[in-house]
Amino acid sequence: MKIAIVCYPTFGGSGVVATELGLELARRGHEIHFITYSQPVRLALLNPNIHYHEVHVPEYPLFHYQPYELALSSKLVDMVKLYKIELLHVHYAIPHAYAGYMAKKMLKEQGIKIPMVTTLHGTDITLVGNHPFYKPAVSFSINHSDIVTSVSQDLKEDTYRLFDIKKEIYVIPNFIEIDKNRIDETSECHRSLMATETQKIVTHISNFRQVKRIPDVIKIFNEIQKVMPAKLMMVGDGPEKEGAEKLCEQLGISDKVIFFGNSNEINKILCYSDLFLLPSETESFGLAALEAMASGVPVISSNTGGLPEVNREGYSGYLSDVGDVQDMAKKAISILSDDKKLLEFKSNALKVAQEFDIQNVMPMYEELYRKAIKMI
Ligand code: GMT
Repeated sequence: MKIAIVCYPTFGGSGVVATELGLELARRGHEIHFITYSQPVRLALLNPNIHYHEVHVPEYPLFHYQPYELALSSKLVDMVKLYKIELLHVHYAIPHAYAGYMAKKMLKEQGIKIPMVTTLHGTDITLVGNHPFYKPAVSFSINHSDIVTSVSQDLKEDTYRLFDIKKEIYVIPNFIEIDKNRIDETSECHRSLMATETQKIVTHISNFRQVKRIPDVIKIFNEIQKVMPAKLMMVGDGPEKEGAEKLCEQLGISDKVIFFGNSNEINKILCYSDLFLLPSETESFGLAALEAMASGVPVISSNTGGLPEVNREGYSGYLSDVGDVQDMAKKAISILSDDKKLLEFKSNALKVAQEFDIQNVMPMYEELYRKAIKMI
Protein backbone atom coordinates (compact mmCIF):
# COMPACT_ATOMS: atom_id res chain seq x y z
CA MET A 1 0.00 0.00 0.00
CA LYS A 2 1.03 3.62 -0.51
CA ILE A 3 0.41 5.38 2.78
CA ALA A 4 0.84 8.99 3.90
CA ILE A 5 1.62 9.41 7.60
CA VAL A 6 0.93 12.77 9.20
CA CYS A 7 2.38 13.34 12.67
CA TYR A 8 4.22 15.70 15.00
CA PRO A 9 7.92 15.27 14.28
CA THR A 10 9.06 16.02 17.84
CA PHE A 11 10.06 13.86 20.83
CA GLY A 12 6.40 13.41 21.91
CA GLY A 13 5.00 9.89 22.10
CA SER A 14 2.58 10.25 19.18
CA GLY A 15 5.39 11.28 16.81
CA VAL A 16 7.56 8.40 17.99
CA VAL A 17 4.74 5.87 17.49
CA ALA A 18 3.92 7.26 14.03
CA THR A 19 7.57 7.17 12.98
CA GLU A 20 8.22 3.63 14.23
CA LEU A 21 4.97 2.51 12.58
CA GLY A 22 6.02 4.00 9.23
CA LEU A 23 9.50 2.45 9.46
CA GLU A 24 8.08 -1.02 10.13
CA LEU A 25 5.46 -0.69 7.37
CA ALA A 26 8.27 0.27 4.98
CA ARG A 27 10.25 -2.82 6.04
CA ARG A 28 7.12 -4.83 5.25
CA GLY A 29 7.15 -3.47 1.71
CA HIS A 30 4.64 -0.61 1.92
CA GLU A 31 5.53 2.78 0.42
CA ILE A 32 5.45 5.34 3.24
CA HIS A 33 5.26 9.12 2.86
CA PHE A 34 5.82 11.16 6.03
CA ILE A 35 4.21 14.57 5.69
CA THR A 36 5.03 17.05 8.43
CA TYR A 37 6.83 20.34 9.15
CA SER A 38 10.26 18.88 9.92
CA GLN A 39 11.94 15.52 9.73
CA PRO A 40 10.66 13.28 12.56
CA VAL A 41 13.36 12.82 15.20
CA ARG A 42 13.48 9.04 14.93
CA LEU A 43 13.24 8.90 11.15
CA ALA A 44 16.15 7.31 9.29
CA LEU A 45 15.72 7.82 5.57
CA LEU A 46 17.73 4.77 4.62
CA ASN A 47 14.89 2.70 3.20
CA PRO A 48 13.84 3.18 -0.44
CA ASN A 49 10.21 2.81 0.71
CA ILE A 50 10.44 5.90 2.94
CA HIS A 51 9.76 9.39 1.68
CA TYR A 52 9.63 12.60 3.64
CA HIS A 53 7.77 15.68 2.40
CA GLU A 54 8.19 18.87 4.38
CA VAL A 55 5.25 21.21 4.88
CA HIS A 56 6.36 24.84 4.50
CA VAL A 57 4.30 27.65 5.94
CA PRO A 58 5.38 30.94 4.38
CA GLU A 59 5.51 33.75 6.95
CA TYR A 60 3.27 36.70 6.13
CA PRO A 61 3.08 39.73 8.46
CA LEU A 62 -0.71 40.01 8.13
CA PHE A 63 -1.14 36.67 9.88
CA HIS A 64 -1.03 36.70 13.64
CA TYR A 65 -1.10 32.86 13.39
CA GLN A 66 0.46 31.15 10.38
CA PRO A 67 -2.11 28.81 8.72
CA TYR A 68 -0.41 25.40 9.14
CA GLU A 69 -3.61 23.39 8.49
CA LEU A 70 -3.98 25.06 5.09
CA ALA A 71 -0.39 24.33 4.10
CA LEU A 72 -0.70 20.75 5.37
CA SER A 73 -3.94 19.99 3.54
CA SER A 74 -2.56 21.51 0.32
CA LYS A 75 0.61 19.43 0.68
CA LEU A 76 -1.49 16.30 1.24
CA VAL A 77 -3.47 16.99 -1.93
CA ASP A 78 -0.30 17.52 -3.98
CA MET A 79 1.50 14.45 -2.62
CA VAL A 80 -1.51 12.14 -2.98
CA LYS A 81 -1.76 13.14 -6.64
CA LEU A 82 1.97 12.99 -7.35
CA TYR A 83 2.69 9.64 -5.65
CA LYS A 84 -0.76 8.06 -6.10
CA ILE A 85 -1.05 7.61 -2.34
CA GLU A 86 -3.92 5.28 -1.38
CA LEU A 87 -4.49 6.09 2.31
CA LEU A 88 -3.96 8.88 4.84
CA HIS A 89 -3.04 7.91 8.38
CA VAL A 90 -3.10 10.93 10.67
CA HIS A 91 -1.71 10.76 14.20
CA TYR A 92 -3.14 13.15 16.79
CA ALA A 93 -6.53 14.63 16.00
CA ILE A 94 -5.48 18.28 16.26
CA PRO A 95 -5.14 19.63 13.63
CA HIS A 96 -4.17 16.60 11.56
CA ALA A 97 -7.60 14.96 11.28
CA TYR A 98 -9.08 18.34 10.37
CA ALA A 99 -6.45 19.00 7.68
CA GLY A 100 -6.81 15.43 6.41
CA TYR A 101 -10.56 15.84 6.06
CA MET A 102 -10.07 19.04 4.00
CA ALA A 103 -7.54 17.23 1.78
CA LYS A 104 -10.04 14.39 1.24
CA LYS A 105 -12.73 16.88 0.22
CA MET A 106 -10.44 18.73 -2.19
CA LEU A 107 -9.31 15.46 -3.75
CA LYS A 108 -12.90 14.26 -4.12
CA GLU A 109 -13.68 17.38 -6.19
CA GLN A 110 -10.89 16.25 -8.50
CA GLY A 111 -12.30 12.72 -8.74
CA ILE A 112 -9.83 11.09 -6.29
CA LYS A 113 -11.22 9.13 -3.35
CA ILE A 114 -8.90 8.40 -0.44
CA PRO A 115 -9.67 6.98 3.02
CA MET A 116 -8.40 8.53 6.25
CA VAL A 117 -7.43 6.62 9.39
CA THR A 118 -7.16 8.79 12.52
CA THR A 119 -5.23 7.59 15.56
CA LEU A 120 -6.08 9.29 18.85
CA HIS A 121 -3.09 9.51 21.19
CA GLY A 122 -4.33 11.05 24.41
CA THR A 123 -3.83 14.74 24.98
CA ASP A 124 -5.68 15.42 21.70
CA ILE A 125 -8.74 14.08 23.58
CA THR A 126 -8.19 14.57 27.29
CA LEU A 127 -6.32 17.87 27.57
CA VAL A 128 -6.32 19.89 24.36
CA GLY A 129 -9.16 18.51 22.25
CA ASN A 130 -11.62 18.71 25.09
CA HIS A 131 -11.19 22.49 25.34
CA PRO A 132 -14.45 24.22 24.28
CA PHE A 133 -12.52 26.24 21.67
CA TYR A 134 -11.53 23.05 19.81
CA LYS A 135 -14.24 20.56 20.73
CA PRO A 136 -16.64 21.02 17.76
CA ALA A 137 -13.80 20.75 15.23
CA VAL A 138 -12.32 17.70 16.97
CA SER A 139 -15.71 15.89 17.13
CA PHE A 140 -16.33 16.73 13.50
CA SER A 141 -12.99 15.45 12.24
CA ILE A 142 -13.18 12.24 14.30
CA ASN A 143 -16.70 11.55 13.03
CA HIS A 144 -15.56 12.18 9.46
CA SER A 145 -12.55 9.87 9.61
CA ASP A 146 -13.12 6.57 7.80
CA ILE A 147 -11.50 4.60 10.62
CA VAL A 148 -10.64 5.76 14.13
CA THR A 149 -8.16 4.04 16.43
CA SER A 150 -7.10 4.77 19.99
CA VAL A 151 -3.95 3.61 21.75
CA SER A 152 -5.76 2.15 24.78
CA GLN A 153 -9.16 0.96 25.94
CA ASP A 154 -9.19 3.78 28.47
CA LEU A 155 -8.67 6.42 25.78
CA LYS A 156 -11.49 4.88 23.74
CA GLU A 157 -13.82 5.21 26.74
CA ASP A 158 -12.67 8.79 27.41
CA THR A 159 -13.35 9.71 23.78
CA TYR A 160 -16.91 8.39 23.92
CA ARG A 161 -17.43 10.10 27.30
CA LEU A 162 -16.07 13.50 26.27
CA PHE A 163 -17.24 13.80 22.65
CA ASP A 164 -20.35 12.96 20.69
CA ILE A 165 -18.75 10.22 18.60
CA LYS A 166 -20.84 8.10 16.29
CA LYS A 167 -18.03 6.01 14.86
CA GLU A 168 -16.59 2.76 16.11
CA ILE A 169 -13.19 3.24 17.76
CA TYR A 170 -10.72 0.37 17.35
CA VAL A 171 -8.13 -0.07 20.10
CA ILE A 172 -4.63 -0.70 18.76
CA PRO A 173 -2.08 -0.45 21.56
CA ASN A 174 1.26 1.24 21.15
CA PHE A 175 4.12 -1.12 20.45
CA ILE A 176 7.83 -1.58 20.84
CA GLU A 177 10.52 -3.20 18.74
CA ILE A 178 12.03 -5.41 21.40
CA ASP A 179 15.10 -6.47 19.40
CA LYS A 180 15.97 -2.93 18.30
CA ASN A 181 15.69 -1.81 21.90
CA ARG A 182 18.39 -4.26 23.01
CA ILE A 183 21.90 -2.89 23.03
CA ASP A 184 25.29 -4.49 23.47
CA GLU A 185 25.49 -4.56 27.28
CA THR A 186 29.28 -4.77 27.35
CA SER A 187 30.19 -1.99 24.92
CA GLU A 188 27.23 0.40 25.08
CA CYS A 189 25.89 0.26 28.64
CA HIS A 190 28.12 2.58 30.66
CA ARG A 191 26.66 2.11 34.15
CA SER A 192 29.93 2.73 35.94
CA LEU A 193 30.17 6.25 34.46
CA MET A 194 26.85 7.18 36.07
CA ALA A 195 26.81 5.56 39.49
CA THR A 196 28.81 3.51 41.93
CA GLU A 197 28.27 -0.25 42.33
CA THR A 198 26.05 0.23 45.37
CA GLN A 199 23.87 3.06 44.03
CA LYS A 200 20.47 2.17 42.58
CA ILE A 201 19.58 4.02 39.37
CA VAL A 202 16.10 5.50 39.03
CA THR A 203 15.02 7.04 35.71
CA HIS A 204 12.29 9.30 34.37
CA ILE A 205 11.77 10.19 30.70
CA SER A 206 9.18 12.68 29.46
CA ASN A 207 8.50 16.00 27.80
CA PHE A 208 8.55 17.70 31.24
CA ARG A 209 5.04 19.07 30.94
CA GLN A 210 2.74 19.69 33.91
CA VAL A 211 0.77 16.51 33.18
CA LYS A 212 3.88 14.43 34.00
CA ARG A 213 3.96 15.72 37.63
CA ILE A 214 7.72 16.28 37.57
CA PRO A 215 7.86 17.52 41.22
CA ASP A 216 6.41 14.12 42.25
CA VAL A 217 9.29 12.38 40.44
CA ILE A 218 11.80 14.41 42.45
CA LYS A 219 9.92 13.91 45.74
CA ILE A 220 9.67 10.12 45.24
CA PHE A 221 13.39 9.98 44.51
CA ASN A 222 14.09 12.15 47.55
CA GLU A 223 12.41 9.52 49.76
CA ILE A 224 14.34 6.69 48.05
CA GLN A 225 17.73 8.32 48.48
CA LYS A 226 17.06 8.80 52.21
CA VAL A 227 17.16 5.03 52.73
CA MET A 228 19.65 3.78 50.12
CA PRO A 229 22.42 5.10 47.87
CA ALA A 230 20.71 6.15 44.64
CA LYS A 231 20.94 8.32 41.54
CA LEU A 232 18.14 9.85 39.45
CA MET A 233 18.40 10.16 35.65
CA MET A 234 16.04 12.80 34.25
CA VAL A 235 15.73 12.54 30.47
CA GLY A 236 13.83 15.04 28.30
CA ASP A 237 13.09 18.72 28.20
CA GLY A 238 10.10 20.96 28.68
CA PRO A 239 8.56 23.74 30.74
CA GLU A 240 8.88 21.96 34.11
CA LYS A 241 12.62 21.27 33.86
CA GLU A 242 13.85 24.49 35.45
CA GLY A 243 11.49 24.07 38.43
CA ALA A 244 12.73 20.50 38.83
CA GLU A 245 16.35 21.65 38.96
CA LYS A 246 15.43 24.22 41.61
CA LEU A 247 13.51 21.63 43.67
CA CYS A 248 16.56 19.34 43.65
CA GLU A 249 18.66 22.23 44.91
CA GLN A 250 16.16 23.02 47.68
CA LEU A 251 16.11 19.39 48.78
CA GLY A 252 19.91 19.25 48.68
CA ILE A 253 20.00 16.35 46.22
CA SER A 254 21.38 18.09 43.10
CA ASP A 255 24.55 15.96 43.20
CA LYS A 256 22.41 12.81 42.92
CA VAL A 257 20.32 13.95 39.94
CA ILE A 258 21.46 14.12 36.31
CA PHE A 259 19.42 16.13 33.79
CA PHE A 260 20.24 14.80 30.30
CA GLY A 261 17.88 16.87 28.13
CA ASN A 262 16.33 15.22 25.07
CA SER A 263 18.02 12.05 23.90
CA ASN A 264 17.74 9.79 20.91
CA GLU A 265 19.51 7.01 22.76
CA ILE A 266 17.24 6.34 25.69
CA ASN A 267 17.97 2.62 25.58
CA LYS A 268 21.59 3.43 26.52
CA ILE A 269 20.24 5.04 29.71
CA LEU A 270 17.52 2.47 30.36
CA CYS A 271 20.00 -0.42 30.09
CA TYR A 272 21.53 0.49 33.46
CA SER A 273 18.32 1.74 35.13
CA ASP A 274 16.85 -0.22 38.05
CA LEU A 275 13.48 1.52 38.23
CA PHE A 276 11.36 3.87 36.10
CA LEU A 277 9.06 6.55 37.57
CA LEU A 278 5.93 7.79 35.76
CA PRO A 279 3.61 9.49 38.27
CA SER A 280 1.58 11.35 35.57
CA GLU A 281 -1.72 13.12 36.17
CA THR A 282 -3.07 11.25 33.15
CA GLU A 283 -1.53 9.04 30.50
CA SER A 284 -3.51 7.50 27.65
CA PHE A 285 -0.93 4.74 27.33
CA GLY A 286 2.51 5.62 28.71
CA LEU A 287 4.88 4.76 25.88
CA ALA A 288 7.85 5.77 28.04
CA ALA A 289 6.85 3.10 30.58
CA LEU A 290 6.68 0.49 27.81
CA GLU A 291 10.11 1.55 26.52
CA ALA A 292 11.50 1.13 30.04
CA MET A 293 9.88 -2.29 30.43
CA ALA A 294 11.31 -3.40 27.08
CA SER A 295 14.73 -2.71 28.60
CA GLY A 296 13.77 -4.82 31.63
CA VAL A 297 13.10 -1.88 33.93
CA PRO A 298 10.16 -2.14 36.39
CA VAL A 299 7.80 0.83 36.64
CA ILE A 300 6.28 2.80 39.50
CA SER A 301 3.40 4.75 37.99
CA SER A 302 0.11 6.36 38.80
CA ASN A 303 -2.97 4.18 38.25
CA THR A 304 -4.54 6.64 35.82
CA GLY A 305 -5.72 6.43 32.18
CA GLY A 306 -4.25 3.57 30.14
CA LEU A 307 -1.32 2.94 32.51
CA PRO A 308 -2.92 -0.14 34.15
CA GLU A 309 -3.15 -1.67 30.65
CA VAL A 310 0.65 -1.45 30.37
CA ASN A 311 2.09 -1.62 33.90
CA ARG A 312 0.80 -4.67 35.81
CA GLU A 313 0.33 -4.18 39.55
CA GLY A 314 2.70 -6.31 41.63
CA TYR A 315 4.23 -7.89 38.52
CA SER A 316 6.00 -5.39 36.22
CA GLY A 317 5.87 -2.69 38.91
CA TYR A 318 3.32 -0.94 41.09
CA LEU A 319 0.58 1.65 40.58
CA SER A 320 -0.61 4.27 43.09
CA ASP A 321 -3.17 7.06 43.15
CA VAL A 322 -2.14 10.25 41.37
CA GLY A 323 -0.11 12.43 43.74
CA ASP A 324 0.42 9.72 46.39
CA VAL A 325 4.15 10.32 46.58
CA GLN A 326 4.55 8.42 49.87
CA ASP A 327 2.93 5.28 48.50
CA MET A 328 4.98 5.41 45.30
CA ALA A 329 8.17 5.91 47.33
CA LYS A 330 7.27 3.01 49.66
CA LYS A 331 6.66 0.69 46.69
CA ALA A 332 9.83 1.87 44.93
CA ILE A 333 11.88 1.15 48.06
CA SER A 334 10.26 -2.29 48.42
CA ILE A 335 11.53 -3.28 44.96
CA LEU A 336 14.92 -1.58 45.15
CA SER A 337 15.86 -2.86 48.59
CA ASP A 338 15.34 -6.54 47.76
CA ASP A 339 17.73 -7.79 45.07
CA LYS A 340 15.74 -10.99 44.44
CA LYS A 341 12.50 -9.04 44.02
CA LEU A 342 14.22 -6.50 41.78
CA LEU A 343 15.48 -9.25 39.46
CA GLU A 344 12.02 -10.83 39.34
CA PHE A 345 10.31 -7.52 38.51
CA LYS A 346 12.92 -6.77 35.84
CA SER A 347 12.24 -10.08 34.13
CA ASN A 348 8.45 -9.61 34.46
CA ALA A 349 8.68 -6.10 32.95
CA LEU A 350 10.37 -7.52 29.87
CA LYS A 351 7.76 -10.30 29.61
CA VAL A 352 4.89 -7.78 29.61
CA ALA A 353 6.71 -5.59 27.05
CA GLN A 354 6.93 -8.61 24.74
CA GLU A 355 3.11 -8.65 24.52
CA PHE A 356 3.42 -5.24 22.83
CA ASP A 357 6.05 -6.34 20.33
CA ILE A 358 5.72 -4.52 17.02
CA GLN A 359 5.26 -7.82 15.17
CA ASN A 360 2.07 -8.52 17.16
CA VAL A 361 0.60 -5.06 16.66
CA MET A 362 1.48 -4.30 13.03
CA PRO A 363 -1.03 -6.75 11.47
CA MET A 364 -3.83 -4.89 13.30
CA TYR A 365 -2.97 -1.68 11.46
CA GLU A 366 -2.54 -3.47 8.12
CA GLU A 367 -5.97 -5.09 8.49
CA LEU A 368 -7.62 -1.74 9.22
CA TYR A 369 -5.86 -0.11 6.25
CA ARG A 370 -7.27 -2.79 3.94
CA LYS A 371 -10.72 -2.29 5.47
CA ALA A 372 -10.47 1.51 4.99
CA ILE A 373 -9.45 1.17 1.36
CA LYS A 374 -12.41 -1.14 0.70
CA MET A 375 -14.77 1.35 2.40
CA ILE A 376 -14.49 4.13 -0.13
O1 GMT B 1 2.26 13.62 26.83
C1 GMT B 1 3.04 13.07 26.08
O2 GMT B 1 3.84 12.22 26.45
C2 GMT B 1 3.01 13.40 24.62
C3 GMT B 1 1.81 12.83 23.99
C4 GMT B 1 1.87 12.90 22.49
O3 GMT B 1 0.83 13.00 21.89
O4 GMT B 1 2.91 12.87 21.87
O5 GMT B 1 1.69 11.48 24.45
C5 GMT B 1 0.45 10.83 24.31
O6 GMT B 1 0.60 9.86 23.28
C6 GMT B 1 1.54 8.83 23.58
C7 GMT B 1 1.65 7.91 22.37
O7 GMT B 1 0.45 7.33 22.04
C8 GMT B 1 1.08 8.07 24.85
O8 GMT B 1 1.98 7.03 25.15
C9 GMT B 1 1.00 9.06 26.02
O9 GMT B 1 0.50 8.37 27.15
C10 GMT B 1 0.08 10.21 25.67
N1 GMT B 1 0.16 11.23 26.72
C11 GMT B 1 -0.88 11.51 27.52
O10 GMT B 1 -1.96 10.95 27.45
C12 GMT B 1 -0.62 12.54 28.57
